[in-house]
Amino acid sequence: MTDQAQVTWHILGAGSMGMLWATRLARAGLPVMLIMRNAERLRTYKAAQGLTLVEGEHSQQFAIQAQTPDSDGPIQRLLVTCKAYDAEHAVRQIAGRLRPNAELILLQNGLGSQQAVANLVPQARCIFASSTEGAFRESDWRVVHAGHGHTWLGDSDQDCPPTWLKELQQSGISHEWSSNILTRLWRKLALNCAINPLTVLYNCRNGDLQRHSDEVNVLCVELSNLLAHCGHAEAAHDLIPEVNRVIQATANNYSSMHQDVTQGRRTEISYLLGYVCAAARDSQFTAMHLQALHQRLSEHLQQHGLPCA
Ligand code: NAD
Ligand code: KPL
Repeated sequence: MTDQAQVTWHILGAGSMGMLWATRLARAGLPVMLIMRNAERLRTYKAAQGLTLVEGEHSQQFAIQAQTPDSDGPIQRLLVTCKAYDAEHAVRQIAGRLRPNAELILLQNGLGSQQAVANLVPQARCIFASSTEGAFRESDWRVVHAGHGHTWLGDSDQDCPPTWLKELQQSGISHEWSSNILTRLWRKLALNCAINPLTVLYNCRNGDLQRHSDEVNVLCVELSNLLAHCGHAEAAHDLIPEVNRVIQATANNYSSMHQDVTQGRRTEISYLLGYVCAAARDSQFTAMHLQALHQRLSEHLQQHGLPCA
């Protein structure tokens, strides 16, 4: 591995985001290797002969190489695109293959999973990402790029941007290096906590929360106070107007948590509201409304046969 440009993008988690990144990197001619969950997934992938990216009317298939976690070969660069609750276990499976100076890019929503992965691989550089891209799986091995967004990447330990950012540029992946990625992640976390659980409990689109603005605003005030208490005041700046702006801007959409629940999928609650409530408990901050919301959401998920963690 002498030429930086030839480093393979190993992608762990061939779901919506993994496929979205893999296909765009491959389209730019960059080496990509998908890491499938197990031999059965690898077999069905090989039968499909590649990943298909759908953008508007246009679709294109890419015959990207794939393997399983127990395959041979060192990993220098790893994009982790599992759900937050799977990330630590998935990285543990390939940890022995990471080169000593490997770089991991963690694309999980919420907070908590990134720290768990970083603790697992202290020899590697962990870059955290926060993305507003929208993608969903139309079927196995076929991803729809539904919303063109932006991805912020950053490293809370070293502020030096990696040289491979130019490969994202080359691949048309809209991005920027952020010197305050934790602030970004906390702010996104606060937005998601103020919006997503209520859309599940009221079974409504984001815009319908305008009818529950008192409840939204009370949560925003408590979130702002908690973030300030935890040393993240900047992430809470003008949270009420920002949350209301997002509710209006995405009025017609169902939140990602609402989509998970209606499709019977496990949510990332532990890395969103669960993380915020744990942060409050750990810092002896009374977060009455957030705790009550967490309780209501957990009960709701249980009633729908979904895990509440
Ligand atoms: P997804 O469920 O579509 O994909 C996750 C993939 O990881 C699945 O294919 C699963 O089989 C795979 N996986 C799980 N454990 C594995 C293991 N041990 N080894 C290999 N593969 C494994 O999820 P997604 O929608 O792509 O979301 C990934 C993350 O990105 C989430 O944290 C989500 O909140 C965040 N995100 C998603 C979007 C979006 O539009 N989809 C947008 C922004 C952020
Ligand atoms: O990020 C979101 C989500 O649905 O997860 C928005 C639309 C901002 C709502 O919190």
